[in-house]
Amino acid sequence: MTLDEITKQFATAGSIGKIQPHGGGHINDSYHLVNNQENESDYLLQKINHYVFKDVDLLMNNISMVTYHITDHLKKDNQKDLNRRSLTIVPTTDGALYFKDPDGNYWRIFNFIKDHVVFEATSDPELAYEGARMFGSFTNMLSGINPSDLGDTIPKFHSIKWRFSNLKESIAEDAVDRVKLVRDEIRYVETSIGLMSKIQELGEKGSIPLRVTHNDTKINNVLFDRDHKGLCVIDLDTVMPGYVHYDFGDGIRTFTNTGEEDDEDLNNISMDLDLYRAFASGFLESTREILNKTEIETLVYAGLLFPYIMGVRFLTDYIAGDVYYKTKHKEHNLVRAKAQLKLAMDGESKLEKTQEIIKGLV
Ligand code: GN1
Ligand code: MG
Repeated sequence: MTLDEITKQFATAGSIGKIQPHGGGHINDSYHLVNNQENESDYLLQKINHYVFKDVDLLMNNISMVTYHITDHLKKDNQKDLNRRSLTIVPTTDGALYFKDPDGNYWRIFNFIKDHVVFEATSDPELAYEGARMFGSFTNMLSGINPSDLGDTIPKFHSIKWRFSNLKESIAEDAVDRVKLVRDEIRYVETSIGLMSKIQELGEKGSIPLRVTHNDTKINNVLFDRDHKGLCVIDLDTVMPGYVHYDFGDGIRTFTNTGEEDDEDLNNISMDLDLYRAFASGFLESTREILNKTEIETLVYAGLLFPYIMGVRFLTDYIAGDVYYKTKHKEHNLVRAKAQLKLAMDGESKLEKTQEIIKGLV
């Protein structure tokens, strides 16, 4: 089916004209549907990556519950401009949350958030504060949902023990003969696994509660308006039960990195402490009231865990022959892995300083 035919399966208003590829996610394919009718809004069409998200029905039910809850919350809060402040699923003409085409591909449509800006990185503490405040407020708004009402869209997604055992398996298999190229990276991962398992162990002991978390709080998953005020948190595929550390951690990973996620020059990579303070301050601003003492005291470990877990995942995919992430070139996963592990190491060396920053904020 053509994109045009797929679009026609949905209950969009107005008349759809141009269909343009949109955004740079590593997982789904997205298209901007431009509305020819001026008073009607544009849309976002997405092909859901079914290799990554095995249970699309569960996934879309999660998103439906979450977007409904957020819109409701914003309405009660008398917020204006709701169509730019939350995602809304556009159902199919049959009223379903998604469409499965004859080739077995899954599609969905959301409202398009107009006049937004998005950042891949920032050196501006105010922007980091604002983005963090948005992610924190996302989790805060969802604290009214019982986490067990949501399913796991990717089981064990942020289980570092599981990710570590996947890495071990890929090493044992060495499918494309790359293990010999990554001995140093493997050594670092093995040395730090104890420290990095801390949060999972707190969860297993019941010292930190499950919440509804976003689980992909990268800087480019928050949309800003032209004045750089937060508009909307996007990419809800991994919204599921998790620990608050997951959202704090992935934010620290992407907002405070002075380099790129896939920076080839490791000298560019470090955890910037001013950005750290700004991010932590925005995040705590909107979550302080819901977090318990243990959560706050152990947040700092999340800033290490996330560069580390992403390093482990990119490394695993490199060793396995690039089967999970979209890559731009042959060594892309290796470059990403090195960059993320460098950031984890830098975070380890700044553990005391970052703990001080968090303490100073509470
Ligand atoms: C993937 O598709 P995207 O870019 O939003 C990944 C995240 C990683 C991220 C690394 C479902 O997210 O977990 O943090 O790449 N999503 C999934 O940039 O694996
Ligand atoms: Mg994502």
